[in-house]
Amino acid sequence: MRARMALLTAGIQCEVREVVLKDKPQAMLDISPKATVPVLQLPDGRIIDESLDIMCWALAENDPEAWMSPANGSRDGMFELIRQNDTEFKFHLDRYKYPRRFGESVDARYHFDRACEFLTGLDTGLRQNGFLFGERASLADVALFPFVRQFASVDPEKFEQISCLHVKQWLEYWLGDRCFSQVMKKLPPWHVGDNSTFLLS
Ligand SMILES: N[C@@H](CCC(=O)N[C@@H](CS)C(=O)NCC(=O)O)C(=O)O
Repeated sequence: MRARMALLTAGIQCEVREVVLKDKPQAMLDISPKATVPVLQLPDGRIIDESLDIMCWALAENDPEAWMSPANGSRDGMFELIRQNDTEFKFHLDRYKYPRRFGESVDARYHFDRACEFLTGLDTGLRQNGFLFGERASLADVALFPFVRQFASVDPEKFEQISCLHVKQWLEYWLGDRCFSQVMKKLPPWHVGDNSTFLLS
């Protein structure tokens, strides 16, 4: 979703092929054997198969909302926060969401608490300005909120009870974002020979 949001905001037209993870198309595996989504294939054949790299590529092409230039803090600061999200927060999110997948001894409660510590850190920053790096959205906001959304939706009542008011307001803002609503529109899975579906309609 974060890759699609960056492409959409940058105004980059591309064909979108929805993938069912349990039934990955051969065409995807041929260009990206690591077999994770998203995968972006450029017209010159280059492949970008990390969501953050797709965001950075798209915003280097066109960045109308200045997501790469945070109002406060630095670009390095954004990348460091994204790194923490993609490693630490994601680690605890996965174990909170799917404890059985990670073995008998995984304690979902423990991972919920560790994830909440990360959110408490975000809450402190959000209290000042409303967004993670100032009073307007940046790459960091768009890169992080889909993970916080996932965390909230594991158990919405439990999420409601945590004390991170500013994180909740920030998440509400993003859930109501026009660009997010557009990329969330459900698409049928892609099969060879299907008519093309485009990101910008
Ligand atoms: N760091 C990668 C993570 C990609 C990733 O793990 N994507 C998941 C879906 S959100 C996936 O494709 N998993 C492969 C699978 O479940 O088979 C990125 O952000 O692009």
